[in-house]
Amino acid sequence: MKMTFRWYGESDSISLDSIRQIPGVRGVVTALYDVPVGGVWKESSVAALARLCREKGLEMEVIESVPVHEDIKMGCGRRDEYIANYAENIRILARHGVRCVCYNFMPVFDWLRTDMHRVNADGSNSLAYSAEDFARVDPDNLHLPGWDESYTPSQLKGLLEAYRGISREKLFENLVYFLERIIPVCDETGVKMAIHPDDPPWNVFGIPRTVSSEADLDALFAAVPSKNNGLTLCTGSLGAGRSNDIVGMAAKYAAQGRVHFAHLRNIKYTDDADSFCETGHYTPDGSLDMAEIVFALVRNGFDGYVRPDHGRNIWGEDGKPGYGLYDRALGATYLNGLFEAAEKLIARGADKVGK
Ligand code: DNO
Repeated sequence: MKMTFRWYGESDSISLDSIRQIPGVRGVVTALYDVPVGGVWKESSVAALARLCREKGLEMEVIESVPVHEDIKMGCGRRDEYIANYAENIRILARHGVRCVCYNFMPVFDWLRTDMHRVNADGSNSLAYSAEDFARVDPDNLHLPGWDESYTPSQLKGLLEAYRGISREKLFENLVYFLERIIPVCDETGVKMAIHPDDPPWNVFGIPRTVSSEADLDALFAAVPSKNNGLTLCTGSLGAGRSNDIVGMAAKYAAQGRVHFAHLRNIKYTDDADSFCETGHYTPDGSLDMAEIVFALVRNGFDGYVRPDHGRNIWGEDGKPGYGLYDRALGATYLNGLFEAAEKLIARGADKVGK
């Protein structure tokens, strides 16, 4: 596995100098943030970004994300033009050492939380989702933490209305249509597509979602069989769905060679409904068994990229929600320990380690 760290480019308050000092981190996961969704990335900017990382001894092999235009998800408008641009981006990125692209196919909202700064018992704060608070959100006058700057309420209303006419099956069909045109370019260039699961993994505001469960992923891989059609195993996203068996999914999809990227983080279920809060990575702090997840990956030959996912704000840091330095660095160190132990034990033939 290769440990990486998400970096939001030169405007990130966390520097590459800080990232390179985290033990075991070999590369950054980044993107160009000033290209309108659907556009072609400027090759000289990609080259400059890769150079910047390399100068600090860090690889830039993973891009998160090349965003998918809503026309592609809805299967309307200028989708073929946007798909052609997407394919061009894959070619450009491949020329600059990128090996894996993380993307999602969630309509409108990439992720949803009801609280960006939930104060925890230890004084840290983290992202959280309360089913009760969410039920009170008025879809016709949406104000959602983290999203108010991206859309005006009337833009959101229009998008939601457009999606209400699209079934889950149609959304899936549109995803397959997209991949059938992009994966051949990946096969040609050696880039792996790693879809990010729905976060949270259920339908919101009556709009469809299509990557929420094992059955969804099985259908996706059956529809587009190339191994370059793979997954970002985001444990916190899939894990919010309590019927998802994350350890089983880690084992199964790693064995299939479909896990190209893993976002490893823990969450804690906070009620009997769907509520959860994000915790530190350590297994006893949350509801997911991080050690079993790592053991399952290693036992099944996982050799993709890993990054610690959302951290809390700790030690007085006021970082971008989920993306401060300290707790993610602790997460990377903890995960490195789990991987090192799992790899050594399994290499010695410890047959009880990993599913
Ligand atoms: C949230 C992230 C997601 C992810 C996208 C990938 O913190 O995991 O925003 O980057 O879903 O397209």
